[in-house]
Amino acid sequence: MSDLQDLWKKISENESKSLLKKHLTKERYEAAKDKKTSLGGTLADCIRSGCKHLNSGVGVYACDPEGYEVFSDLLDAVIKDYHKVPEVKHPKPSFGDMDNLGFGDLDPSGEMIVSTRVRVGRSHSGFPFPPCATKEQRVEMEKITVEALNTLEGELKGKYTSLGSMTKEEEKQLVEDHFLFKDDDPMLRDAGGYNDWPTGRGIFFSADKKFLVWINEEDHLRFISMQKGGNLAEVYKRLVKAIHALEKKLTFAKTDRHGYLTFCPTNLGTTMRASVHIKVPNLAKDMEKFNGLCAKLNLQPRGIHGEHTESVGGVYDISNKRRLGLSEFEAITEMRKGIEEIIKAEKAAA
Ligand code: ADP
Ligand code: CIR
Repeated sequence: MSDLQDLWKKISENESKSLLKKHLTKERYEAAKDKKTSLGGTLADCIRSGCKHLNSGVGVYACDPEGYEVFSDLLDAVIKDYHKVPEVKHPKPSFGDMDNLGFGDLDPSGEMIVSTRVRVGRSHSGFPFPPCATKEQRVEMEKITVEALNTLEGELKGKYTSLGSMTKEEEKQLVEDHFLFKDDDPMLRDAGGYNDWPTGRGIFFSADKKFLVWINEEDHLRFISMQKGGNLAEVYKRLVKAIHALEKKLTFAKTDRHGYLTFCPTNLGTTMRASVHIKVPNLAKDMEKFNGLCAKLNLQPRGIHGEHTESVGGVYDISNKRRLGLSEFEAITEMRKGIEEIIKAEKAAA
């Protein structure tokens, strides 16, 4: 039996709450099973993680940028469901008026928000995603990215360190401090995310460590702006400045339908995840209610060390859930309004 047949057997014969299980019907499977992208990407590459991990929430990744079209029957259904949009369509980038954003610090008292982080993902045009990328392509992507990063100026100016050149202690400390990624997500591993690890991977830091770039983690590129406290405006403005500077130097994969392309369909469009680490011990006493409130506000709660991790001491990572079908300014506004509601609800529950 082929790899794909085994995967199909597993997902079709077992229970799973994933979007993959929900949307990979027999008809869709039959129609897609023999298709291939020009870079060699297959249906197996898109569904391997979700079939092996029946506890996935989504379970689908795109093999390469073209996979979004070749396997659009399945991927469009997943995208519409996750981002809550009637069709796969994305507006042009729009970041808002930087001198008049209409928000600043979400927690001036400093009592609830520990830190704020906004990130976007970007993919190099013409390169495959992790399951189809070769070692040489990872090295090439690292090289062109570092050349572009070395042109940054002012508060964005910084230094690149490859993962392979770090000591284990340095790496561990950076992970603990929420700066660096690691290779311990079994879902991402089975999607091919850690192939050739640590080749081509690394992190770029500005001098004050408030602007960072991850190279070849889940996405080819992640631009991250973060700082202590709740000043969302400062964090957002810094990130927008970096996006504008880097898009002058690099060409990113995008389509009119999907916006910017990312490995995971949950990240498409704006690719933006704006989060706070926030203390909500009272809301956390009733997790069903807390999860319900987050869902109503289109927010996603995560644990303190990222997706698929636990909270520590009532501190949660809360971020916008939707990224496609709305502008960057709309996504950050949805997050900002949601966090304001969470703060009110936490105070009311005290
Ligand atoms: P992403 O998909 O945005 O990269 P992850 O859930 O994998 O997110 O988290 C990546 C890292 O970023 C983790 O170490 C996580 O703790 C950290 N992180 C996320 N949001 C914040 C925040 N608001 N403040 C500090 N660290 C954060
Ligand atoms: C899942 O389905 O739960 C995982 N594959 C993660 C989905 C979204 N997260 C991500 O891309 N990091």
